[in-house]
Amino acid sequence: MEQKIRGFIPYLPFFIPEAKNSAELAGEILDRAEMALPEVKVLAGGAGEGYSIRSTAGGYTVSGGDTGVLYGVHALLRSLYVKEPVREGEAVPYYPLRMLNHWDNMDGSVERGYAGLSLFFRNDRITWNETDMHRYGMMLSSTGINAVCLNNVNVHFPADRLITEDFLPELKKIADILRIYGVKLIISIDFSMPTRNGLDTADPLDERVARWWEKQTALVYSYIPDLAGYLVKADSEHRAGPYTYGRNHAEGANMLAKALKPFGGKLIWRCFVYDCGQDWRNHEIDRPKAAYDNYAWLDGQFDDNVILQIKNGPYDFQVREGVSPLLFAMPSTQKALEVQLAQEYTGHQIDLFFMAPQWQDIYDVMPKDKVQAICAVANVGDSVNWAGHDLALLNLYAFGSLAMTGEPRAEETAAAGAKLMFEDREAAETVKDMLLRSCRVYEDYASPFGLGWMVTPGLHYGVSCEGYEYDVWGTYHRANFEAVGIERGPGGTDMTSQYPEPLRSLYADIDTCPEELLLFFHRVRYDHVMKDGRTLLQRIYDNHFRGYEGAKELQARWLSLEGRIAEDVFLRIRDKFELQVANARRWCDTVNTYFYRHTGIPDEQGRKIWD
Ligand code: GCW
Repeated sequence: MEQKIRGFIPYLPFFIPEAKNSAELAGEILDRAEMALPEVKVLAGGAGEGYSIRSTAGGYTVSGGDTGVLYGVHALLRSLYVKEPVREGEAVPYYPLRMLNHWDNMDGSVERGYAGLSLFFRNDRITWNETDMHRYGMMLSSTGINAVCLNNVNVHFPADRLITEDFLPELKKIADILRIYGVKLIISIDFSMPTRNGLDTADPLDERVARWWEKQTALVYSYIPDLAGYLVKADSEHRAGPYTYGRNHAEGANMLAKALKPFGGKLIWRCFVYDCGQDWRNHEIDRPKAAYDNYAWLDGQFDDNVILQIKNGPYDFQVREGVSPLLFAMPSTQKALEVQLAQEYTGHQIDLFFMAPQWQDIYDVMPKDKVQAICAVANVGDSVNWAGHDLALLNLYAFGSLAMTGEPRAEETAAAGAKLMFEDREAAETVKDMLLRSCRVYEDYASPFGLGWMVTPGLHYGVSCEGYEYDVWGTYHRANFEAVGIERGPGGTDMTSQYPEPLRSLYADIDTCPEELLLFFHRVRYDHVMKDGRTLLQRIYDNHFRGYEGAKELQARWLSLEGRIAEDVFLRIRDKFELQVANARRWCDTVNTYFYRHTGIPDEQGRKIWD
């Protein structure tokens, strides 16, 4: 088997530690680090995740809780490795729960996975490579992630049996490994599970159902006493849930939360609930309103160990959307922000898309204290570079940094990540710039002004202007010869009224709505004059041509690094850019010809479509 890349922990070889807990591991890392080190003392004690780094006469002291010192040692080694001043002082992780959700199926496939097969499952069994599992734990701890769900939220047989004796002994072994790295397991469960285990219902208010979950949960905790909790996708995309039994989501979530409570477990409940079979004739239903409509009124009704997990966008992880209004609501409910590292709508880890600038946009609108936890859909698998694209691994690194600090820090993580991966300073500088530009470039060719959804249905890579207009999973922009988009202001679906002021008024008015979100919130005529005097149509043309040029520039910058970086990495990413540039051209031509043929208005600059 090919040795995987070291990624953002270049200072450590692959190894199976002798350490039995995080504090010991912190010491072992110092022993094994492949770099010259000053004297470093580790003072660990207690369960905390905070740490402090102080310089001493001959070196440094890292002190803190058991997991805290592990984070501290990584932070110290990172600075020393890239030869930058060590940040002294105290650090406490901002979000107590910093989760990754794998969408891995037990047959080994990964839903929306673009990085090979699962690291945990094969042929309906739990199967893993010990060295890789340790390395994965090491990566997670180095970037501060402390909870991982290994199985898909779409729980397919036999993953529904992960909470039974069939799989718990094996799952326990993974939990035992990841615990050393300060990482706890979460399990995705299927709400209807009792109906396949002797009961004729999964109604959350039926006592027998509650007893069944209590018993099963006690069994789970007898194997994994520190399980972080359960993750649930209910009443979503054809999965069963409380609505199946005429109950609301607080009733469903609380029943499970009560089973977890005695063990200190959390019930993480996803709010991705919407009508996935919306009739194209129906203009009343508006998908981005769904999460808020389903949940906001339930504020105050959830038990205190329930966390509602809310996608950053009210649609579904598009390149750009308004921030989910549900994130601003429900002040008496614990909430987790869910972002997606897996590049489902952002280029499948073929096209370069560094996410921290996107998160910056979210956090600029949604202050960090609106949510109490954070989660990302994982982007790794068994590929040689973990993430399918060597640079996509830095999205994992950047997510960890966001979860630890509560701040996206796009520039800082791009710079630090690039330096960790590329020793050559010029190469690192170039990669940093490429990362920071990449998401804007992709947005230019793939998603005009927040419109989204012009992707190939099902696959979600590559352009299809009307794919979702005519699909049974319809998501509509309703473009015609004079206008495009759904009106979400008061004159339309009134989704904007789900936001608090001042956002409500800002978004509701076409004149104050930020332009990058114009087609997310409004139906706009093609001749609408934008702030710079160009028409919407001309801006659509211009952005797409600019996106294509941007992709070519990214490619050229990458090619300029030949000889400066390891050849295998260079070649892998070179191949990706060939695909990306072709993809960008296709997007540019297809979207531009689509709008040209709808309007009959040519590009002012007479550029050629389909060259
Ligand atoms: O975006 C959609 C994806 C599904 C996914 C779902 C979800 C896991 O296309 O593949 O299912 O979101 O988040 O539940």
